[in-house]
Amino acid sequence: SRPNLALVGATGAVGTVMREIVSSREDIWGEIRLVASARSAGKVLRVRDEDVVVRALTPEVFDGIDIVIFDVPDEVSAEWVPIAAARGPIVIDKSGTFRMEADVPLVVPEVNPLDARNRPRGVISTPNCTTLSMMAAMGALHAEYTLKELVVASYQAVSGAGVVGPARLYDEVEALAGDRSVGQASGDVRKALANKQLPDDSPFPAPIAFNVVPWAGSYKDGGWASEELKLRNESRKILGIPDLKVSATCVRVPVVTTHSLAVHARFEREITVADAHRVLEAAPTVVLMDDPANGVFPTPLEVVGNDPTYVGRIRQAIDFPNTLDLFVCGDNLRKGAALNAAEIAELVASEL
Ligand code: 11C
Repeated sequence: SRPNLALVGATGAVGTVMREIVSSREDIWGEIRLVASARSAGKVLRVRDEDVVVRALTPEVFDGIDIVIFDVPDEVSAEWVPIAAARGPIVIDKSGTFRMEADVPLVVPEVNPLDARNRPRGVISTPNCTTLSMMAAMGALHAEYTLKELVVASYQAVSGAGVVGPARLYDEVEALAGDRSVGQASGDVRKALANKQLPDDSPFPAPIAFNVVPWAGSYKDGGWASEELKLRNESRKILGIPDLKVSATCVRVPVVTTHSLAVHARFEREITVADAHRVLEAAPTVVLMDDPANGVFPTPLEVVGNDPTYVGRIRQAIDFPNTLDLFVCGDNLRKGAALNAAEIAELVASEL
């Protein structure tokens, strides 16, 4: 019989994309149960062209379910993932709570599918959307050329912060629209937003319209942002390179959806642009868009809504041996979140 799937966090930014993804991929599921906080229980949402009533998060809601995907805040996962796993289903968790635990695999199906089989707690984690935006491409290059070092700068879309992110960007853009004087004097955007009575409770620590903000996540020792450390730790675990050298700077930009990364990658062996093209062209979930002489490179506005990882601007670093510089774009709600979780669910379902 077909496995039953539950989606916890069905009403969030990722939950919305998740419903769309499970509705458009090959339908392998029996029941698809939608679960959310008590506040959203009773809502009716569409999945697979059917109306489904959202159920409240309770231990009993997992009865009869084979696989659960959680997309909820870290603290909700910390409490509820063990409860769900104890009732039988395999849990795929999108939060940061379990990713680095030794007995929880962290899986990107095209990079480390076998890791998904070793899940003593019945829990599989799916990575941070920033890490995921480059994993398909870096995994393919690593498989042939052995990655040694990564230096990354991110250009992260506002939807990485949840539905409040795009809401804030649209509100700021609307408040500033038509004012052709803003962005020309220190602090003038902040003042203009205050004059328009825009509430102060932005998910971002500075105006995001007309700006770039060098911060994503929470504060960590040494001045690191949590996103930067996640990129390091998660890349090491997924690629299976415990001593991979990684340094990242994570930056929020006024893009709605699709994270971009500028990646400086050193390999064990010499690698040419042609080598990288050959590897990435053969990678099934990567699209090469690399013809800068003709203006061909990926941008978030083209990539948004698509499943693959897009790669362009591949150059051999002039002053660094065995090193490539490249630019990657990935939809942070699709491959970065819902799609990767759905792919893990399909992988697990294929062994049930
Ligand atoms: C962002 N990548 O763009 C984050 C959101 O660990 O899953 C996801 C945080 C995480 O803000």
